Amino acid sequence: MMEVVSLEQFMAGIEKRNPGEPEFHQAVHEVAATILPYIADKPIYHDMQILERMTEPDRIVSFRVCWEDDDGNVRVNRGWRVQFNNSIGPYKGGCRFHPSVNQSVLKFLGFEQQFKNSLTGLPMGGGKGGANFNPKGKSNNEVMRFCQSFMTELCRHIGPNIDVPAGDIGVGAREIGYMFGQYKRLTNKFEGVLTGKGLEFGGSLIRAEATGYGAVYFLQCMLDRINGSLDGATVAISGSGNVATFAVEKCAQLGAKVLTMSDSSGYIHDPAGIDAGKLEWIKELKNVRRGRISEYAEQFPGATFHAGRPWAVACDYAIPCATQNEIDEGEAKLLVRNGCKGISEGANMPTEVAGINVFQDAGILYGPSKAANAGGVAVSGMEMSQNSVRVSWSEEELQKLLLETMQRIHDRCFRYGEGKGKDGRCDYLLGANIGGFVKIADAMLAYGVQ
Ligand code: NDP
Ligand code: 2IT
Repeated sequence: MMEVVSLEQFMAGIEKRNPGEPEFHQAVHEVAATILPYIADKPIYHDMQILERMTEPDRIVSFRVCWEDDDGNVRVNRGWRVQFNNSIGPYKGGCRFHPSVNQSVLKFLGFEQQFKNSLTGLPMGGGKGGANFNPKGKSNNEVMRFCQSFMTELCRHIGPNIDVPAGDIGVGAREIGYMFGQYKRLTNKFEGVLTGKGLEFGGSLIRAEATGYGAVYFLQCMLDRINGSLDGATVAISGSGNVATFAVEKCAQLGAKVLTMSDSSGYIHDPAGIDAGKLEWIKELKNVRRGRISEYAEQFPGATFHAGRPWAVACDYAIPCATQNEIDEGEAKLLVRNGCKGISEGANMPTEVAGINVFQDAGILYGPSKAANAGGVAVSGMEMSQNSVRVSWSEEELQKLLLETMQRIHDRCFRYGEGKGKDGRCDYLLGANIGGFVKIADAMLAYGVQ
C-alpha cells in the first residue's frame, strides 16, 4: 500500500523535481488541492500513483528554431512540444508564440489541457507547444519563415493519430496556414495534423468563434441554474485577440453590454457598450491592420483608453480572455466590491490562487478555465472528426454541438461540485478538476504500470 500524502508533501515533491517553474507549480497545486481529498478513500489511485504520473509529462521536445529576418540577419529562437498525456486520445493542444514562453508556461498549459480535453468528452489527450518568438512588429514574410522553420523540426513529432497542435496566443489562422503548408510539403501528406485550419484546406466552421462563444455559454449555463441572465447585464472583458473578440460578439448577441477590451498596453472603456458594428471595426484592426486597442478610443467618441487592466470598471460579470495571472487578489476584491456576480475564464489560468479564493469566499459564480474555455478544443476535436471522414459539417450543426458540449461540461462540473462551495453552492473548480480527472485516471488504471 502506498502512503496517502498530504498536499504539502505532494507539492514539495513537485517543486523539487521541477525547479524554477512557478506557473507549473501553480497549476498542479490548484488541481492537487481538490484531487487529493477526492482520492483519499480510493486506494487504487494511490497504489497506482495516478496523480504522480499525471504530473509528469510523457515527454518534452525542445529544439532550435533558426530563421532569417528581412534584413538578412540570422535569428535563433527555442521551440517546444510538451506531450503530457495520451491516455484518452492523441496529444492535443495549442501552440503559443510569445516572448514570455518557457518550459514552465508550456508545462502548466499542457497539464491543464489534459483535464480540459477530458471534460469535452472527446477522445483527446493533452499537450501544448510553442516558442519564445515575438510575432509583434514582424513582417508576414518573417512570420512565414519562422513558422516553416518551427514546423521543419516539429513535423517529426506530430501526426493525426499522434499529436495534433492548434493555435493559442500569437498563433492564429495565418500561422496555422504556414505551418500546415510546410508539414504537407515535408511529409507529402495532406492530413488533419493541425486544427484551426483555413476552410479551403480542411478547417471547420466556427472554430474561430468556439472558445469565446463557449466561455459565454458556460457563464449562461451557470446563470440558468440560478435564474440569472446576461440580458441587460454589463460585462468586462480583457484581451482583444481571438478569444476576447468572440466573447464580446456572443455577449452582445445575448443582450449584454460589454464595457471593456484590452491588450498588453492597456484597456479601453466604452460606457455605451461594444456593439456588433464596433466589433467589426476591431476585427479589421486586429486581424488585418494588426493594430493596437488604444486606437478604439480615437475612433469611437465617449470611449477612453487607460493603462493597466480593466478590472476597476464596475460590471455584473467579468470574462478574462488575455493571459495567465491577469487577475490578482486586489483586483478580485475590487471586482467583488464593485458588484461583480460571476467570472467565466476564457484565458488559461487567468486568476491567481488568492484571487480564486476571493471569488469563492464571496460566493459568486466562478467558471474555471479548464471548463469555461473548452469550447475551442472541443470544436478542434470536431475538426479532427471531419478530417478523418473527409466531410464538412454545416454551421448550424456545429453551433448546436458547441452549445450542447458546453452544457454537458457544465453538467459534469456540477455533478462533482454540487453543494461543495460556500453555503452549499456549486464549487465549479472542484467539479472541473474531478470531472476531468476520473476518465484519464481510469484509462491509466486499465493500462497497468507504464
Ligand atoms: P491572441 O494572441 O489572439 O490574443 C491575445 C490577447 O491577449 C491580445 O489582446 C494580447 O495583447 C493579450 N495578451 C497576451 N499576453 C498578454 C500579457 N502578457 N499581458 C497583457 N495582455 C496580453 O490569443 P488568444 O485569444 O487565442 O488567447 C487568449 C487566451 O485564451 C490565452 O490564455 C489562451 O491560452 C487562451 N485560450 C485560447 C484558445 C484558442 O482557441 N485560441 C482556447 C482556449 C484558451 P497584445 O496584442 O498586446 O499581446
Ligand atoms: O488552450 C486551448 O485549449 C487552446 N489553445 C486550443 C487547443 C486546441 O487544440 O484547439
